[in-house]
Amino acid sequence: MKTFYVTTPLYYVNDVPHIGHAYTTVAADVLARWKRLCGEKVFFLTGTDEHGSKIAEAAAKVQISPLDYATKYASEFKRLWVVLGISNDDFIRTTEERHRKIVQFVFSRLEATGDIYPGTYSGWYCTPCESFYAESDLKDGKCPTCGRAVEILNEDSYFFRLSRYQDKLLKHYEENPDFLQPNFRSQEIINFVKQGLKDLSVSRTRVSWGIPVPNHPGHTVYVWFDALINYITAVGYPMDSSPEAWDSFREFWPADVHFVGKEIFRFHAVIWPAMLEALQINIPKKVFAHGWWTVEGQKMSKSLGNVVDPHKVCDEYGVDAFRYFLLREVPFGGDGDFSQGAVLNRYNAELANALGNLLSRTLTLIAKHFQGSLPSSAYGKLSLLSDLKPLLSRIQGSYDRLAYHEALDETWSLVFRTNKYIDEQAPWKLGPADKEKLSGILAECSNVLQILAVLLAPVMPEKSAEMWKQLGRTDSLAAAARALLKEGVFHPELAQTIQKGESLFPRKGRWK
Ligand code: ME8
Repeated sequence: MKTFYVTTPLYYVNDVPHIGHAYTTVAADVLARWKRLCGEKVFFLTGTDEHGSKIAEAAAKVQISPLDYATKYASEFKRLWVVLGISNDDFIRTTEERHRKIVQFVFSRLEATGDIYPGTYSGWYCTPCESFYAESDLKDGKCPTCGRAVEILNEDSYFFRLSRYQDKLLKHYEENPDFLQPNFRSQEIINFVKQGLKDLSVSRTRVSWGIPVPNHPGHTVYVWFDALINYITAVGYPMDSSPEAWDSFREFWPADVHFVGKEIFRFHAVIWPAMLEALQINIPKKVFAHGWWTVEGQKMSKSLGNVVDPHKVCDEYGVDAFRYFLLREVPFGGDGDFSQGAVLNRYNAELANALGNLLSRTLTLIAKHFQGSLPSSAYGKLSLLSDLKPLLSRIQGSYDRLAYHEALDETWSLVFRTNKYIDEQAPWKLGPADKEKLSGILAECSNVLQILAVLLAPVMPEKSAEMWKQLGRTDSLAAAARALLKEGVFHPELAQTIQKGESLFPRKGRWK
């Protein structure tokens, strides 16, 4: 069975999650669900990044231990993922013992191979980004990534020999043009590496909240070096040479895709593959850096008080509408703006008026004229979807390129086309003498709606299950999806009795 390993970043636990965190996790979830529907064995990992000065400082402010603080916020992430229907197979916390062991093992191993060596660090550090900068990197004396104040650090440190991997990385980028995506972001990484890589400080003496460096008391592991390793911890990176352990690790490693935001692309595109080269294990197949959301045109920030709470959006519009909006609004990879107007417009135009209305018109007519059950002969000569195979292959291609908005565009072209078909056929004008024609029209619509339920399952799992049920299907959607996506065939269940229920997307007014 083909396997597929997808990850999100491990989020910092200094605060509650917001729509930016929800975005990456929903994108990964949709891909995981799509791959499962295609019959692949998926491992979907998310989790929390809990060490370092950022968390230690946040915990100190409220006078609780960093671990208690981390536990509290990790549970906020877990709670949100349940609400958002996230189907992760694992949730890793960097404070777990399974992770500590691997980080210490990796550190010692790289020290033994000479890839980690002792020295003295002198330079600038940004705590919110947990990042080191040379004087020349700073912008107006501030952090080049977040614009906040940086502090000077002079301390004994262990260094990872990143410079040793410069040529290997450049060769890897060249030979694997799909490794760094989207393409318009990869050139920046290549230029950065071409300018020359400096060795990276990977231990801290002034931060006690971290994984202790083995055999060097007083040093803790740099939080990024620690956190990146999670991706191999979770799939059982072996600490011995047993062939069974390596087989089991290799079932999912190398990862198929790491999803990250654009601000942490470099860590995943440069440092992480260099660490893996040093460990002599394969580099992930793809790192995809998506863009950033602003809110009503402004950068989202606590000080501006405009941080959007995903729970609130879900309360207002429902979980699936939120998931849909995130992936439909912005071409994946680019930046986007989250505004109440944009959510409301898409909700009413695409969900309530287009999809919801198509379902409700179809079910109403089936109930009214056929007591809820179309004769199976009605499905005999379906013609509306003569181009089903090319449509499916375009959707498949969109998912392969992680172009979610295109997959949804294709899907909605079917919704719009079917609504137009009903308008043109005007089944409400047909009388009792036209029952055969009427049943044929409704069978076309019911067939399309069943296919739509399958195609929408990754993005809108709850609504798709609801559609499936209302259309009268009692069998497994997953099984029908496999037949559809693998073989391109779809069998409408014949003579099923519909279960018309609540409106799928009741129209909304402006939210308060
Ligand atoms: O960087 N728009 O964690 P983090 C879109 N712990 N996505 C956003 C966003 C926005 N406005 N804000 C945040 C870290 N994100 C490290 C990662 S990985 C080994 C360690 C998303 O809590 C986006 O995915 O700051 C971004 O990369 C991530 O949250 C940063 O989360």
